[in-house]
Amino acid sequence: MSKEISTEYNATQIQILEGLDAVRKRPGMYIGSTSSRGLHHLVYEIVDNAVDEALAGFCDEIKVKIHSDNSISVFDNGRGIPIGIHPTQGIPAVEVVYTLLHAGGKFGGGGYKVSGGLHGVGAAVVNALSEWVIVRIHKDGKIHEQRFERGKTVQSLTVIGDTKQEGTFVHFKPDHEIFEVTEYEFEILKQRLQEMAYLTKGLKILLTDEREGKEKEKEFHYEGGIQEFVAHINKNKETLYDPIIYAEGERDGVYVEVALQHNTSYVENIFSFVNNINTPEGGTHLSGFRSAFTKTLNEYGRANNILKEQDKNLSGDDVREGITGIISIKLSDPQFEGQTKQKLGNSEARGAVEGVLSEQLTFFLEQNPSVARIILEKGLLASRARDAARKARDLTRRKSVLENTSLPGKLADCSDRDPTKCEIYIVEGDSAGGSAKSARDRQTQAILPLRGKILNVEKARLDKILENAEIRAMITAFGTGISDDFDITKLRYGKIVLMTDADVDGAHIRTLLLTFLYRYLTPLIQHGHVYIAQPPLYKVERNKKEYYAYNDHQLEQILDEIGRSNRVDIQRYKGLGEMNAHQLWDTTMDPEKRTLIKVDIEDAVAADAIFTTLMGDKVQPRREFIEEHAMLVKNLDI
Ligand code: 1YM
Repeated sequence: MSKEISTEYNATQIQILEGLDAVRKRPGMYIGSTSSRGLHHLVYEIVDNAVDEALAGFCDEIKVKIHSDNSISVFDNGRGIPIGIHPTQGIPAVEVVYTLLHAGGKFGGGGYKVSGGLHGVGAAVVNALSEWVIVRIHKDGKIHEQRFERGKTVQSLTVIGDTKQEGTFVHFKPDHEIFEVTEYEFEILKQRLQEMAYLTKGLKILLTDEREGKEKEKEFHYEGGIQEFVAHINKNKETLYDPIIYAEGERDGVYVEVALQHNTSYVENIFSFVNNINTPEGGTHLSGFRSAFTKTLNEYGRANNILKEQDKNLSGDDVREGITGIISIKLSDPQFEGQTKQKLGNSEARGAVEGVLSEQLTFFLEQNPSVARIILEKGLLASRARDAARKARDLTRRKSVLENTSLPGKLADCSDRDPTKCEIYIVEGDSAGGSAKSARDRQTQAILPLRGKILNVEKARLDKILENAEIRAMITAFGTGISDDFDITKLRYGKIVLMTDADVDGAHIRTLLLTFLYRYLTPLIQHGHVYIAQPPLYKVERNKKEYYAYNDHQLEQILDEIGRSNRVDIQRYKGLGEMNAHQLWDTTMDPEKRTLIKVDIEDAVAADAIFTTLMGDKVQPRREFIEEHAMLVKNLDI
């Protein structure tokens, strides 16, 4: 704890200003970034406080509104933030919450106090980064209002009227001096609020857009909670059985919920959450789930003679083939570890999930023997396919020994051996590959040309996938291996750059590549190694001078600058192959000039939905998706 803070009002005020100034100086430290992502993050911080109130059992409705000036209001029907004078700060508790960093920590008090990265300082951070904030608390028959501007109190807590309601209303406008983008996107808020509603069964969340021409309203309310979440994720997949398997319980102060259902695909799709926050890198809760699930199924299979004496035990990968699952736990003191602080470390979480799931899954399997049989039979098929895959992999290894090099023949490797300096361009087609090879910086840039379309991994099992030459070439070039063998420390390039044509085929190939990377080499994306190159769409030539435009807007700008005379020649590039080596280097590959888009999958549930829809079996949802998201399919920057 820092030094004693004086209870004298002015002194407290000074302390407060110092605190929030730090947030304004380095907003990125508190909300990650000042881009669109940071802007949306502000909403989640306020909503988190309302969801905490719901988890504590005092609130069942949250209303979020995007106002016409892109300000946001959040209302909940909970107890209202406390308004009494804080014993050591000498100001109302609500003012402490909104103006002091680490206010959250001082308000201990039971339950599963949820806090993401910010440990309860969310409201103060939102205040610091907003032009203005208005807080209205409905409590004890009165409406109490307080106002702030850029983190500073401009109106102390005042009673402004009577009310019969209870709850908290917070209205804020993000500061345009801080944020690069100040326009909210309904879809982004919708995604996260829907997720929160799934994770908090019974809670009703209403999202309203009041902006002119964009008026919309969505309500999320799931009595079934994460069971409905699993049904939602599996909506466009063919499921293997009903009902969805569900376990719920509490152990050692950890509240555990698990829901799962298998589908006909071959991928494992498990999303884990701690206090409603996604943990893409898993941790103890996920490992508890895995060990309980594998062990319980093997035990049931043996006891009921579905696994015969000659069968070996099914592996975790076998029983999880085609699974869609949600693990959601709540505990009061989550410890996050690992490089990105996204991996749960609490050891009690492992035991809690293991205990709750094994007990309830055993019971479920006994009550639903036909479902048990379906899961075990799918596991047996997976196990046989895995053996075949292992043989295929061994074959690759042996072949590479014979050729005396493990690298694919088409790879033009770079000479530097320091992975942090090296990058590999995955290029569509041999002709573009040729240009890229002459264009590149040989020391740090490797080129791997792919011929035509790669396999759609959404429709194949690992053994088939490993038979595909293009995929094998990528895996060997990357150096990481795949599946059980995957090891990120062996990655040979810091950047993997996908360079495809700026047309429909190029977009399709890029989607296939991203699907493969997302499904099978996920950590490469999680650790920020995957990029998309941005080749120009147009070349404009005038008086032997060349200009490049990467979109239609830039083309207009260039034409405005150089004049639109008939001596201007505009060429629309259809493929990378139309550029010579010099042009390709200049526009797309030169690290000094190029723009790369980092593939960064923030929302794994949304990414799964997109890949399933774009690559899966069902045609109708794909058509609807493409009609609805024409832009996204073009760019696919998830
Ligand atoms: C629209 C945002 O902030 N609701 C909200 C916040 C709090 C409470 C109720 C609350 C919590 C507690 C007791 C408690 C907060 N209180 C605090 C603190 N909605 C929104 N609703 N009574 C009311 O945790 O014990 C921080 S948030 F610290 F002041 F208690």
